[in-house]
Amino acid sequence: MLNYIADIEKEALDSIEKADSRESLEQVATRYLGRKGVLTGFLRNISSLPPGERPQAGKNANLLKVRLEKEIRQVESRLEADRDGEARGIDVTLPGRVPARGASHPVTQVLNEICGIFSRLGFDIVEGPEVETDYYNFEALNIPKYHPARDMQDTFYLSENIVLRTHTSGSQPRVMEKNDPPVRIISPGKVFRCDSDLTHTPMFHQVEGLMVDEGISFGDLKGVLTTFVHQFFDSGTSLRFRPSFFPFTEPSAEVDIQCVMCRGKGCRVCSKTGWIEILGSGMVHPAVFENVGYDTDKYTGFAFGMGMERVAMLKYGIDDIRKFFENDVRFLGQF
Ligand code: 2NL
Repeated sequence: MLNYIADIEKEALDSIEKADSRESLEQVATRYLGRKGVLTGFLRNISSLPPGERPQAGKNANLLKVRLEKEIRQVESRLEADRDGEARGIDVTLPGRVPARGASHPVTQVLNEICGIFSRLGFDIVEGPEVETDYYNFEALNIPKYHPARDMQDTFYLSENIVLRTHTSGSQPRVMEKNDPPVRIISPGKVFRCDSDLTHTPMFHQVEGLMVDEGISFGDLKGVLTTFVHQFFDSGTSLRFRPSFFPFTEPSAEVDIQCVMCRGKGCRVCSKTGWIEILGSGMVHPAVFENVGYDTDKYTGFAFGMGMERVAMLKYGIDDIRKFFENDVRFLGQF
């Protein structure tokens, strides 16, 4: 007898689920719960069962009745809601709106990648203030008073001795003042210059690196920067170290890589030279070490600086630096 009730339950729930209109739901309700319905009939005739089976059978049939009533009410309100929606012109079968997925800005992605590469080479990441004193931005780095970088045309001055930093170098003398060598750090961040055209924005991002210890040579500089270029671009990329000048390094070198667009054949991007400049570097000038109290007979070091937008443009083939800052999701969504 209990099997019989279980069979009714299965069959009834199945039909309720399949009901796709008020009419078909009504029919199901009548078939099981109506005056002449299956369940109603069973309960009415319970006295024809053997006395021992009656209590359990009665209980199960009543529980089932309550359950079916509840299921029917639920389907009924769902059908109602669907009909309301249709009446208001809502197509309930349409898929939902998928929210737009966010992602890291390409400069952030490049920053994370650069930090990852140098971290694996044993460099610590340090950050410093964007509003910097004249001392840390210029003086500590051996940039003399008459240097063009100090001109109002090139630097945003907040007051006579306070500037928006023009490079992230200032973070590094701070670290050296507090820590003896060995020092291996990179300092990424925003920098500011009074400049705005196709290839310059008044704010851009830079990563600087510094390694100081006993016996650090230009060979270490070449090794570290070659490893970086091979990991960031392609392990087959050639590098070229060109003599240059920075007040804070001596000797200094500009680093070029084989053009990523034409693979060195010569194109518009590399002005037909086959080479592209990606960073500046050199052996730290002894005057910088003296400013932070390092023994210049004992320690040597190398340093470098590169623009993040520039390497991002080369890596992804972007032709205008301003695209990074327009916040157009059609551009940003590609990375
Ligand atoms: C460039 C060139 C450079 C450095 C930055 C540096 C920092 C300290 C001492 C010595 Cl604490 N040098 N930084 C060195 C050479 C080049 O940047 O073209 N940046 C975009």
